[in-house]
Amino acid sequence: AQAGYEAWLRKRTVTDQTQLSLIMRWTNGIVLEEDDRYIQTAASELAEMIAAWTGRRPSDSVPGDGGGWLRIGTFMGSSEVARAFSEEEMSVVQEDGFRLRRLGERVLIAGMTGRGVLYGAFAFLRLMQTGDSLDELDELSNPANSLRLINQWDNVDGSIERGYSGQSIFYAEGEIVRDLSRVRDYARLLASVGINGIVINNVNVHKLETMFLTEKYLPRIVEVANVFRTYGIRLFLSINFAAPIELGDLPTADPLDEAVKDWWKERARELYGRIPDFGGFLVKADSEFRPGPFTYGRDHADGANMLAEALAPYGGLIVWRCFVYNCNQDWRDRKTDRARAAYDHFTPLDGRFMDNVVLQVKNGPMDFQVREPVSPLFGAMPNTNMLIEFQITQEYTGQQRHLCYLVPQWKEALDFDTYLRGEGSTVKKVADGSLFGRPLGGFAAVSNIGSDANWTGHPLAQANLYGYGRLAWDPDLSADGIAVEWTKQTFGHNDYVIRTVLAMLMSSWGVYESYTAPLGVGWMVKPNHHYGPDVDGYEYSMWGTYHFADCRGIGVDRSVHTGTGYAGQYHSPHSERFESAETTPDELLLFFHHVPYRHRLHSGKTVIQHIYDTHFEGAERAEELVDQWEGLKGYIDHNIFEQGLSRFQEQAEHAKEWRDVINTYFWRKSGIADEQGRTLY
Ligand code: GCW
Repeated sequence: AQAGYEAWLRKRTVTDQTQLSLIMRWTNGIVLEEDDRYIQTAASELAEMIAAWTGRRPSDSVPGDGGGWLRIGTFMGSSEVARAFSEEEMSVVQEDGFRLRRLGERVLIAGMTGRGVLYGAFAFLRLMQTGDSLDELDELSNPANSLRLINQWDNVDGSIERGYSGQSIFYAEGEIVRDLSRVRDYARLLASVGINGIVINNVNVHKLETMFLTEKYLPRIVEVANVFRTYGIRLFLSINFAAPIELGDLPTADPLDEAVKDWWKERARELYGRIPDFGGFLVKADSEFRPGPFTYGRDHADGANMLAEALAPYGGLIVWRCFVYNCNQDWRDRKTDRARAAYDHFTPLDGRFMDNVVLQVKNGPMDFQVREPVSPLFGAMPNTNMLIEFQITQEYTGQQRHLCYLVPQWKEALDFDTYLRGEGSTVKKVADGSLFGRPLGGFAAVSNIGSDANWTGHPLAQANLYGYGRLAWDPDLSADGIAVEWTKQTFGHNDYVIRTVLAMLMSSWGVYESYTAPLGVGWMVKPNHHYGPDVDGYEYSMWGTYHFADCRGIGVDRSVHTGTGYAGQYHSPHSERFESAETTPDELLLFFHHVPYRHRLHSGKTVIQHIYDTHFEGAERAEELVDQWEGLKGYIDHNIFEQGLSRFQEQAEHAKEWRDVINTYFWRKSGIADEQGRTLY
């Protein structure tokens, strides 16, 4: 395989002797009793990986010579598995969960379902790769979230909206690719971190993709679904709300029109006839020029419920996006605030959505900026199912040319306390459904992979895909714990390599933040493609993304008393905290307040000096990343080293561009000199 292709499921001979003997010790045989699709997948994954690592294929029976072996299966389907656990121990394993237990020479990989066994098998492989001893092995693992979804923003012409690692692996020239082997390899990677659903087309559904619901594409979509099913992943499609019109069948897409309802019911019947475990539809409606129920004077509950009714008989879901805002704003109008939009649109609908509808809410109120507050919507709809949406693809965080390990950012969002049910009402408990006792919930994220040999362009950007899956399974895992796991699996067990990569990953979000838009104000990027600095790029546009810098100060007043009122969308104590500049945390100051350049931060620095300092430091730290990476030469695969090196060099150069554009802009606007007299232009 080409460098990076195997990602964290490396198939090469293990050279670390301790690790190798551990693997040899426990994998003499793989024994199973059930004829189940997922258990078959689990067994073949185990066998293949072990064979690749050790050069020895496990036998399919209990080894005669007393060496360690694996028994895999479900509690219901395998009496041998069931005998190893008490009733109580089995009853706490949930649908996708598993137990791993060592009993003498046996290691049990046990699940309630075949899917659970599959996740258990990957967890076992992870233990082998990270080299943990099995002596005390007795682990119970249930996923926190029932929905762990990936969204592809792939178009059928082969392009990927906001894709930074080549073309689509799914489509080329208007067709689904003939050879699905790469899709299969992707499914493996996703299953190995617990992903259980994938939306295979862009939320912006164009003309040809609208036809995914027709005979033109359905037969091939069935094949794609089959590939994902092998790995326990359900297939979803993004749909065009105006499909009945676009496909020439009806004059309207009004969700309350009987003919429209019947049309969607018919589509559902056809789909489920071919893909019985089809996941459902993802819908971007009335957002960024996409059609939706507003056209007919209906609201989003009307729209979502109409579709939900069509899929309900088959157990299908409607995932409805909340990224709804006015993208035709007038920059002169300072009353309209894009940050308010999702909350304003959706909170009045709380309680009206059917049980098989899930709202998909972006982590922040704007759009995946390097720093945003957490969307207040999470603490505002107790009678509605919700998914939190993250962006693994680095649209606004360096486009996989800059290093930005996003797990720490996601953790902050998940740990944010909404206070809706008092202290401890965290976003992760809203997402998993436990806070409000919701039947459905979880995570969704926009993938960062493409046809590049190493999947993600930047070799270290694989850590974000890996980390997303791990976090969706268990949001309590730590960012550095995930990073260590990933590094060991990807680069092996050399301590120096692990320490270096870990340090680079863990500092990267802060580094990127420091040389880009300051103090939570966001944007300042080149319009359209969003790469590189352009402070006023979105200042006089219609997109609702302003910083309002003038000669005196900068920032957006989102307080209730003098601003847009956005701060009031939070529950107390956040509403009071964000209301005043004095109590708003520094990193979000300019998101919530317009302040003079000499305003003093909690750090003791003035805003303007903070801007200068962070930008000079950030560019220096970006250069240090090059040095750190160069230190790995000879310790990691040469091709990966080269791939990384060119990216880090570009990042360092580009960070200087950011530094100089931002600093010069604010120097010219404010006329305030840098205290340290560094070069401004
Ligand atoms: O982040 C923005 C992107 C759009 C994207 C949109 C969305 C798929 O710039 O490219 O469209 O969000 O999330 O719908």
